Amino acid sequence: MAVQKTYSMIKPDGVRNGHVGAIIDRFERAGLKIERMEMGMVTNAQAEANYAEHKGKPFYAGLISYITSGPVVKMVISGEGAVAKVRSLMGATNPADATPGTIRGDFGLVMDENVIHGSDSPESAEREIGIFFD
Ligand SMILES: Nc1nc2c(ncn2[C@@H]2O[C@H](COP(=O)(O)OP(=O)(O)OP(=O)(O)O)[C@@H](O)[C@H]2O)c(=O)[nH]1
Ligand SMILES: [Mg+2]
Repeated sequence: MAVQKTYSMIKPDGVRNGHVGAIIDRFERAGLKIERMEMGMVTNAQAEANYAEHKGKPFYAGLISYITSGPVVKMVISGEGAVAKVRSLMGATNPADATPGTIRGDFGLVMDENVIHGSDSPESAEREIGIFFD
């Protein structure tokens, strides 16, 4: 394993429901480093670029309007095997299936509002960091 960078984003429901501190605490306790962090809105163009793989799917329009609906926390996170580590701390995509102890298992309830995003590969991470940071 090598030191990697990944992109993670606390989604609008995570911010609205007051889970920002708890989520960052979990990343830091796991030994990951927050390299960059910014709170703000996601533009439509950023949302469409980030979720291009889902264009045309029935949930796509809802996904874009949800992710642009309120402030998010955008982060670049680094560490040994950071991509997989963040995904494992996040838990399953559907919070209904996510194990207790994971972020989605503890702070989420439904697929449409699942608290957090994390890149699914080093290649996605590089692409997504480019979308959300200069
Ligand atoms: N309603 C609905 N939403 C879905 C479905 N599949 C994916 N999504 C939403 O689309 C987002 C992106 O899907 P994926 O990239 O496959 O899942 P993921 O990598 O765990 O989630 P992200 O970190 O947000 O990219 C998910 O976080 C869900 O909110 C689905 O079948 N139904
Ligand atoms: Mg994904």
